[in-house]
Amino acid sequence: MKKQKNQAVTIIALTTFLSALALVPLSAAQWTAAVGAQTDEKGIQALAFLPNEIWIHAGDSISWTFQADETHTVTFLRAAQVRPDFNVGCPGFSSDPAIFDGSTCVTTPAMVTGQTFTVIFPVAGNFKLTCLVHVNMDGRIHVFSANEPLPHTQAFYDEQAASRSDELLSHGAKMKPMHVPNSPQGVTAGITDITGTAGGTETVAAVRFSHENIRIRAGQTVEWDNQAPIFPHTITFGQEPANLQNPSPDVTVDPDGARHAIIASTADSTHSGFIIAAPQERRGLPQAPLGVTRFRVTFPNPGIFPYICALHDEMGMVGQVTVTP
Ligand SMILES: [Cu+2]
Repeated sequence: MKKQKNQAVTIIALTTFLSALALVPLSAAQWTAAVGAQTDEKGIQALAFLPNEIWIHAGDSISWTFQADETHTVTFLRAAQVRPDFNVGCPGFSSDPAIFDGSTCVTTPAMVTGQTFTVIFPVAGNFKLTCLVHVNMDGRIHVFSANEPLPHTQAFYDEQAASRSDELLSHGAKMKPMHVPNSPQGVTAGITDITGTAGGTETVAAVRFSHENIRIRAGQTVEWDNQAPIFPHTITFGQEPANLQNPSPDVTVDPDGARHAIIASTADSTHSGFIIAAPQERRGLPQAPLGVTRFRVTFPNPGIFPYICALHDEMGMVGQVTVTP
């Protein structure tokens, strides 16, 4: 009796397997790649597709695994499509697995460590892969017709992804602030290097405050700067506001454009808003404004004042100002 039941299960399983096989061309391969990389303590983030250039056959699919706490998207826009906001999608978000043939955009929402997303490429062509969260993070997928030989195997891509991930993260660990401090009480909130391969652009970001525990005298001013051209940070004391982009109402603007707040008590809340340079210039587009890259806080009274980057505190981007009399 038990044996018969087992045979029936085997036949059903085999039939299901064979009918699933009939839906895909026999040659269709399933490739894998990664999105993002980070150090164990999450302080260095590689904003990159790993690898960022893959050659496949029409009908093949690629499954991307997200491996960073910094959010990313896997996105294929139509040729010349205006780049949308990652919260909006392209517009909307694709179901998994998605099919991309160049005629309709495909995008995931912002995804983090452990999530995966698969795209099937039914037609030959060269397609740009991008992350809607990060403007300097892209790659390219070459889809060949069945008779064209492919240059690489999955093992090659695995090895390339691992070695590039190591290169980017170890580069990130060596990055130092390009510091010309306006005062001895300078803290750098974020450094990035934009780099790349023939496949596309990559960014390495240090997600830490340079002097996490700074000591000053009452009456002095701490100045934070963000030296990362594409990676915003905030300096947030006390209550975290709902809208992180804009500064809290107590923040004023100095003559040089830097934002400035005064914190008199450890019970005070203040929020810098996004501290970041404006986007890089592009020929044919209107000139971008400067952006705000500095935030100053004056502390008239002694105390211990902890603060966070409201965007990256969960990755450990936190600090403290100790004010002595
Ligand atoms: Cu941050």
